[in-house]
Amino acid sequence: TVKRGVDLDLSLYLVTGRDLLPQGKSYLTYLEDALKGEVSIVQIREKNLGTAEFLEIANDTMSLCIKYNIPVIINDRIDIALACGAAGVHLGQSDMPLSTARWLLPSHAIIGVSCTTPEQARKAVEGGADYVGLGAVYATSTKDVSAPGSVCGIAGVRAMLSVLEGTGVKAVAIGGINSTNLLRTLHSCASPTGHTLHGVAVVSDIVASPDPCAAAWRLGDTFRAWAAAVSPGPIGFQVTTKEKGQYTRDGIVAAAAALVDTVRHLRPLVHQITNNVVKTQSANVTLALGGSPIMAEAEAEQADLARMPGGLLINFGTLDALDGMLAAGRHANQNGKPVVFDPVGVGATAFRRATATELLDAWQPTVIKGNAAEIGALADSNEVKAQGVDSLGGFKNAPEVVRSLARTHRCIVLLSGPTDYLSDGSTVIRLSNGHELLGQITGAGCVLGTAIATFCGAASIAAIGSHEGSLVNGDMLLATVAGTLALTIAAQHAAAREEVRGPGTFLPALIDELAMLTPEIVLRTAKIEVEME
Ligand code: 3NM
Ligand code: MG
Repeated sequence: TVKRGVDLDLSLYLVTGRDLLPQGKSYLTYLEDALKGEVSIVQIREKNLGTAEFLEIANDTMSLCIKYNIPVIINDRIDIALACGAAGVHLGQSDMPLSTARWLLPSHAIIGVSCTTPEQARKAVEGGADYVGLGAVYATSTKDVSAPGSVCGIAGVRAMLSVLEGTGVKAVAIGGINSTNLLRTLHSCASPTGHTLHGVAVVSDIVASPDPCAAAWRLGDTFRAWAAAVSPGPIGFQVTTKEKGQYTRDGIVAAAAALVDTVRHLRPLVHQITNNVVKTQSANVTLALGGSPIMAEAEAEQADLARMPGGLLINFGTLDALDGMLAAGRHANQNGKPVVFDPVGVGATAFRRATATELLDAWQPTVIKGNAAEIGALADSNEVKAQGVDSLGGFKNAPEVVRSLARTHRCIVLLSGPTDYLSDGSTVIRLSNGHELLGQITGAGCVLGTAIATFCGAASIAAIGSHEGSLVNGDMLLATVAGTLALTIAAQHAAAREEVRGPGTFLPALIDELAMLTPEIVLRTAKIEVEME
């Protein structure tokens, strides 16, 4: 008897808020425009109205929504829902208890509950809610979310989706969702096994828009494109190589090697916001690989830069461009550009951990790379100790750590070390190229991030058969492999050079070897093992 709500289309859930209407605009005109823009369900949310006036608005809303065959939900007020014959009610945590509402309402009534924590989601499931509103996912000015814990962020939505998985209770995210962050929100909000949102709830992006019909269309279009493009893999990226069944050891090496030439042909712009210690060396590595570096950090230039195709690296080793980092990743997500995140020393201080969370709430990375201490900190593991920004020792089960972190963060994860492990959440690839001299120069890990951003940039430009609803196009797993191979293989060849006597002579030799790298060298030298799930 969980039939109720099965056909409920929550994909574009409009919450009305008359306070937000542009000056002098009529509520019903606006509502009808939004209905023409094909919102799929409407909630009437009025916080400051007397009962009579609320009922009048509810009746008017019902008449209009019946015309468009769209269900109406009443926020909080069970009496109003009963009086106007609405499809159901939406309950906040301090509203009528779910069980009481269920008892008061007819059996077919839809009941939704606002949740901010996994515990609240669990209770809503147990109480028989039909759907839940998860949020606030982002800060918003539409509702007071200033109390600590009111904004659950991406991680909070993920945790609640894990609770909901398999229960049949549907979920929408709410809070600060708009046409610029919708695709990223849909991609990012999923449980580790890929349980995703059924829709998004929006107030201001529609209601405060000069053209609510167009605003709703924009959101609906993005939702439909995303729903059509979601890949079957656990992290939801389009993975072309895998679709062609090429994830064999030889297939990967051949395709990765070919990308060395792709980079040189396409000269991708590689935009880097990186730390003060490694800027020059990162720009030189980009040039040597055939990319075009730009080290631009100011917040005001990020929108312009993101319109140029290529790759983005965000490395927070020295944290003085936070606003630039926040904006750069957001704009990259909006423009389908791959984002490589290098959370240098993330386990070292509480400030870095908080900053990583803030950045990952603001944008979706394509690749997260880190050493054992950094990956351990992101995975909440105590197995690996950090010393400054370097890590000591490794994991007992590195393949499982990267696979699981990839699933949690919905991106490719690379764990660098003597052996590098990377995963898209299902396949794990083990790379054993490199040289110990890499551990004796500063920023070896940082320039690995640069190399990956360079290859991801080229692969995304080269992507054919692109999906509109994909956050990034192109095979990013392959690009990550290629970037890692390029740097570690060049390091091996540099270390073998006669003139290299130690770290001082190694660095320029490494740049030379990167500049001389060819697909043939990669084919000949690559040490790869592929482990399919
Ligand atoms: N509920 P906008 S956030 C009504 O967190 C509401 O439960 C929230 O408005 C929650 O789309 C919110 O303009 C306001 O940000 C959403
Ligand atoms: Mg309420």
